[in-house]
Amino acid sequence: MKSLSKCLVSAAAGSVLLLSNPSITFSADLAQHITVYVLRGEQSPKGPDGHGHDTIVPANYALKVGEPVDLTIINYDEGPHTMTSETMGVDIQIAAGLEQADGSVKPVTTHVTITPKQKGTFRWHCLTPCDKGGHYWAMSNSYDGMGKDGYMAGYFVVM
Ligand SMILES: [Cu+2]
Repeated sequence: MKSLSKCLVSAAAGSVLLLSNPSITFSADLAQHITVYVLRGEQSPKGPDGHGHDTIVPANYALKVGEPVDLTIINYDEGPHTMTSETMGVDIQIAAGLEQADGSVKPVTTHVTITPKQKGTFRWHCLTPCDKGGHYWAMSNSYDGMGKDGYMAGYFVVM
């Protein structure tokens, strides 16, 4: 009889769980969950111009074709943003944070689930006129569309 005292369970999502006690149960939830942060200019790394700019962190995402991914997007900025990829068919609307009387912002969370339908590398960018405090630098046109990579643009890499 095969011993169950040590059972190596390899999940399709790439996580590995070592069970030393067969009575331990585990979640078979293979869905990918990613927390995304929208930062105001003064919270963000400085750009080459020496100023902070509105930034969506992370900018790049490794996803699996056909597998849903849950995004929890926490917006610390008082403005709305989008993560829009025309080539991937994604248009995520990010709710604005709530500006307080003292100028601080109460973060607002947006939940969205997307399921990549085809493999490839798809650029996303923000369609909202944002980064006003940074003179819209994070939004300005770059080589293949609106938005600066690493600030208000990035990539979905679907494998
Ligand atoms: Cu934006």
